[in-house]
Amino acid sequence: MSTGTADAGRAGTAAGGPGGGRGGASGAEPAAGLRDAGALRRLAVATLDGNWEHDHTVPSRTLYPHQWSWDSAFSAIGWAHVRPDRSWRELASLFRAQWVDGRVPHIVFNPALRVGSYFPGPEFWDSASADGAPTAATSGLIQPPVHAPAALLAYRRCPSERARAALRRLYPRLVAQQRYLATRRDVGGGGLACVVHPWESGLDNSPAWDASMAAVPADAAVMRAYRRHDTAHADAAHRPTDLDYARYVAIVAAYRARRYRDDDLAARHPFLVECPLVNAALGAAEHALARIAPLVGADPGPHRERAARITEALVRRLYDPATGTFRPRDLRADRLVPARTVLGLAPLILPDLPAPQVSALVAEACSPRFGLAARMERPLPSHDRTAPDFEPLRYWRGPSWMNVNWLVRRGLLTHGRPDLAAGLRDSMIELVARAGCHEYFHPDTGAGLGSPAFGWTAALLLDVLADDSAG
Ligand code: 9WN
Repeated sequence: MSTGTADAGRAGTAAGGPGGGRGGASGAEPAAGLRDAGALRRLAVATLDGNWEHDHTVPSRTLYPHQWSWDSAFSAIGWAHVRPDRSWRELASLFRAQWVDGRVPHIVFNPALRVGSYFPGPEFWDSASADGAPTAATSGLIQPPVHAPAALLAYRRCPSERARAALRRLYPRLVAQQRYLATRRDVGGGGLACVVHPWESGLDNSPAWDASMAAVPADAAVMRAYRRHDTAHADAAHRPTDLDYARYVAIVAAYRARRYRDDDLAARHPFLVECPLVNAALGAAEHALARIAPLVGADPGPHRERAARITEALVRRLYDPATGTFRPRDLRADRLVPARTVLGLAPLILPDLPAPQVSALVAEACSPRFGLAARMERPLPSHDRTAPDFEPLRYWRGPSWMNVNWLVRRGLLTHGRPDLAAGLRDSMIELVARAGCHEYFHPDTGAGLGSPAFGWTAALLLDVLADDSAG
């Protein structure tokens, strides 16, 4: 959880500086004007500013013009470096849309936007029909609960009485979010939360979901009845397929038909999976709440106990000793899914992950599958590079993303690997220096993909530029 201090000079060197500095990773010079950390920082701030919308940051003005849950947490981390007031406004606006049961919706819709500005929009979700939904129109799904660590980082970056008051207001809501996930979503009964839709993992079309998605009955032709918004703004070859979308829609329809109730998920719901990233975030959130509790006059003890239980459950239920990585568990089939994706590395963010699992994950990250090294050309891809279904252009099936790399980097720092964390940091900075604040990146060439002005890329760039604690 170290936040370090800003050191523009060193960040500039890490970014490649004039002349590259990383052995000509792609052979290209950094984009003009982005050769130093100051210029990179200005680009990141301008991107965040351009995406700021009255009380939150939109991930992208074109592709995702509403508020997304884990995007807001990452944005709050970035804002803490330039406009700390916005970190707290961002988190407060998201948690105003929290449901009575404690779930924090993965999308909060901006009512000022025209119908059709995103698919599926508020009319599709129909949150108003559910008990305990907020006044604002939202989705009924969750995303990885990275908000408590984000709030702690924002507070530590800029501690003040106002920040502490904001933290105090947020704390009970963060606790309710945890309670929802740990109770209503523990469908498997083993102490982990399950996701009921691939969107809840944040890695929508990851190969991790292929086996479970194949069991969801759907026909791509269903999508003729809808108008996808994403493919009007991004190359269809870089996005999930129509068949993926048909299944996404079918799973939401099943949940919506039960008014997003969780009481009989095991009996009826078509997609039930325990995700290593969601559960690692759940555990990391308890660790963060244990640090937040004394700041707001609460008892850290229960958070520490819950954190220990989550880590134990994660190792027991999702660690695969045969491959030395974590894998999602499909609850319907009651088995670990075969794909070996970057999701499996997420438990590194848990400070109490046992040493054998830490070593195994570092080995997995350093293998040719992901390519982590103290000097590396590109950040980690989202999927195993050696797998036959690795697709370097298609969204979460290969491309590199700043947020998962940021999480892995924090895990490496937590577990005493500043050498590897530094390699990752350098590669992340260089990626954006060359391509800009894109949504995701080609894992080999570093070319920018998806939205060109993406919120969390800018926010997390600001954070890694400022935090050179890994050297
Ligand atoms: C569906 C906003 C979100 C991210 C997700 C990312 C993508 C949405 C979509 O965009 O998902 O929630 O329309 O593809 O996969 O991680 O939060 O940036």
